[in-house]
Amino acid sequence: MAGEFGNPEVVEEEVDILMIGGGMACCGAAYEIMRWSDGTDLKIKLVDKAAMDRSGAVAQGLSAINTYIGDQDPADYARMVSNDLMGITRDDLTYDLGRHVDDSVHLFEEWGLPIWKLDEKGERHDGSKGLTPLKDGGTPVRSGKWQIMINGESYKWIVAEAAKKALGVENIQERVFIVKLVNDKNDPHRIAGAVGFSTREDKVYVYKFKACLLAAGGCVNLFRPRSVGEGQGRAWYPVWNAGSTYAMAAEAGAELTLMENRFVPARFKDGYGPVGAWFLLFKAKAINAIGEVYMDRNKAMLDDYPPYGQAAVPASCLRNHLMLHEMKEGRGPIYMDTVTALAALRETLSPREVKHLEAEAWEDFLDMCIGQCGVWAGENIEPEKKNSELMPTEPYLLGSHSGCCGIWVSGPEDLGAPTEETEAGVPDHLPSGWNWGYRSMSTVQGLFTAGDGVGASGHKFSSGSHAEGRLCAKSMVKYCLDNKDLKPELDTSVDDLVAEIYQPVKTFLEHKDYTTAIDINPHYITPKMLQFRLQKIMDEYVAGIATYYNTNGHMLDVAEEKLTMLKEDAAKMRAKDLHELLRAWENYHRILTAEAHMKHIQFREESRYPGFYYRTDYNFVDEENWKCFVNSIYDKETKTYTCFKRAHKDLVDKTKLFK
Ligand code: SFD
Ligand code: AMP
Repeated sequence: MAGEFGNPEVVEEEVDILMIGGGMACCGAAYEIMRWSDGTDLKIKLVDKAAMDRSGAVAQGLSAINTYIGDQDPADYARMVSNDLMGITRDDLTYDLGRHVDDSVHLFEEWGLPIWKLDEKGERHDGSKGLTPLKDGGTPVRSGKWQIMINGESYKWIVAEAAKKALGVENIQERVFIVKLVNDKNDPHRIAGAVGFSTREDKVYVYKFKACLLAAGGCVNLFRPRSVGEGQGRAWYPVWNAGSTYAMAAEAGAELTLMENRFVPARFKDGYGPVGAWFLLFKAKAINAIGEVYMDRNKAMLDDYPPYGQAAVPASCLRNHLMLHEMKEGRGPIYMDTVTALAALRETLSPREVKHLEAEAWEDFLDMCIGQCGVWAGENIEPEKKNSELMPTEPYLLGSHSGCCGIWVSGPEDLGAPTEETEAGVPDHLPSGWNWGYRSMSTVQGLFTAGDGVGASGHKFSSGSHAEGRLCAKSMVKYCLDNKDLKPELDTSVDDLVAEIYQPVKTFLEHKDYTTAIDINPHYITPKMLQFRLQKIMDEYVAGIATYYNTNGHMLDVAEEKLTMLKEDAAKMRAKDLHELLRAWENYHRILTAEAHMKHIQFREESRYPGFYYRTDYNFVDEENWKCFVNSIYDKETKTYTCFKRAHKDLVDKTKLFK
C-alpha cells in the first residue's frame, strides 16, 4: 500500500518558485520575496530538511554578527574579503553584498534581536537595555572592524519567525530532504524541478517550477573529524549540512568555482568553540607551549607570501600556517591566553563592564557552541585562571564564512569599470562571463543560490547570507515574470525518480534476511560505514588532519581512484528506516562535493591557501600562473568533473591593503 515503508506515496506539486533550505539565506529570500511578488499570481514554496526555527548553521545561535558595514566603505569590505581569501574573489559580488547587508541587520533588530550598544559615555550595554536602534544612529559594540556583538541564542528563531510570517506557514514544508534537481526536457541548461522525500512519513515529493533557490548550506563531515568515538558528532560547522548545495547544483550542470578552497578554523580544542570574540573583543593572543606569541615569533614566514603576507591583518590561512609551524616544530600545545587578556581588561574597564565581559566569556559559547562550556566545566577551566587549548579543525567546505567555494553566479548589473574583455552581448562594465542578467543565478537557467552556495565571495556570514537570499528573491521574481510562458517539463519520469530515491530502502528490504546481523551483509553497505570510508580517503589523501593538511599529485591520483570506487559503491547503500535514507543521500552529496574538492586541488598547481592545505609538489603561491578562478562542470552522464581556468580581475584597487 502507498505510504508504507518501501512503497512511498508520491506527491506532485507545481509552483513558480521553490526555495530549498530554511537557513539564513532562504529566510532572507522568504521574507523579501513577498514584497516583489505582491500583486502577481506567483506560487512560492519553501522546503527545509529540518525545522526552520533551529535549522542550518545558526541552529545553536551566535554571539556576533560578523558582517555589519556601518559607516565604512563597502569597497574596504571587498578589499578585506579579497585579502583574507588570498586575492581571488569576485569584487562585484562582495561589493554588492557590502552595500546591502546592513539592511538585514536593521531588520533583525526590529524583529527583536538584542544588539550590544555603546552609550553616550562609551560604556558597553546589552542590546536589550533600550538604547537607540542601529538604524536610528545607535552605536554597536564592535568586536572587530566588521563584527558587532549580539545576545544571539535565539537568533535563528527570530529570523525564521519573520520568514514564516511573510511567506505563510501554508507555503512551507519542513522535514523534506531534497535529493536532486531535475533539468528541463526541452532545454538541458534549464531547471524544471526537484525531488525529495519526507523524513517523517513514507512520501516522495516531486516539485515542478520555473525558478529555484538552492541554499542548503555548506559541507561538513567529508573529512575524518578530530572528534571520534565518544565525541563523534561534534564539529565546528553544522554536521547536518552535507554538501547538498554543491552536489545538486553540479549534477544539474551548474558551473562551480574555487571548490579547492576550504576553511580550517583554529578553534578551542574538542568543543570547537569560536575564537573571534577572544581575539577581537577580549584582545587575547594565541601562544605556544612556552608562552611565545607565534604570530610574532614566526612573522618572517609571512614574507614567503607576497603580497598577502604584508597585509595589516594576515589572511586566516596564513595565521593557521604560522600556528601549524609551531605544532610541527614540537612547541605545542597552542593556547588562547585568556588569563592575560582578562587581566588586561580589568585595568581599563569599569567593574560593571568587567563583570559583563566575564559573563560574556561563558555566554559567547552558551550562545553558539554549548559543547565548549561542557569542556570548560569538565576540565575545570575558569578562563581568568587557566588558558584553553586551540587546535586547527578538520576541513569544511563553505562559501559564506571564511571560505569561498561554491557556485559561479551572475553578478550585479551596475558595478565595475569597462574592461578590455568586453564581448558583444555582454554588459560592458564587468569582465566577460560575470553577468548574465539575474543576480545570483547560476549558469543553469532558473537555478539561483545564496549564502554558502555562492562561490568567490566569502565573509558574508549570517547577515550577508540573509541579505544575499533577499537579492535572490528579487531576481527570481523578475526571472519568472520575464518567462511567464515557460512550461517546465521534467527530463525524467516521476516513476524513475521515485525508484531512484527509494533504492536504498529497496536494497535493504530485498537483502535484509540474508544474514542474521542486520549491519553485516554482502549486498549492502550502511550509510555510516560508507561515511567512514569517505572520511578516511579524504583525510589520508586529500590533505586532512592525518597529514597535517599536506597532499601531492600522487596522493590525489590515489584519492581519485578510491573516490570513483566509493561512488560506485554508494549505489549499494542501504536504508533500514527513513533516518538512514536521509543519511544515505547526505553521504551521496558529500561524495560529489568531496570529489569536486579533490579535482580542483589536483588542477590548481600551487598552494594558494597555506595553512588550509599544501600541495607539497607545488608548495608556493604562483601569482603569475594561478591568480585565477578554477571552475568546473560535472557531466552527469560520464559522472566526471572537468576543471578549467577563468580569468580573475580586481574591480576594487587592492594596493591600499598593503603596507
Ligand atoms: O563565531 C536542506 N556563522 C557566523 N556568522 C555570523 O554572522 N556570526 C558568527 O559569530 C558566526 N560564527 C559561526 C557561524 C556558523 C557556525 C556553525 C558557528 C559559528 C558555530 C556563519 C553563519 O551561520 C553562516 O554564514 C550562515 O548560516 C549561512 O547561511 P546559509 O543559508 O547559506 O546556510 P544555513 O544557515 O546553514 O542553512 C542551510 C539550510 O539548508 C537546509 N538543508 N533542505 C532541504 N534539502 C536538503 N538536501 C538540505 N540540506 C540542507 C538546512 O536544514 C538549513 O535550513 S563564528 O564562527 O564566526
Ligand atoms: P571566528 O570566531 O574565528 O569565526 O571569527 C569571527 C570573526 O572574527 C570573523 O570575521 C573572523 O574573520 C574574525 N577573526 C577571527 N580571528 C581573527 C584574528 N586573529 N584577526 C582578525 N580577525 C579575526
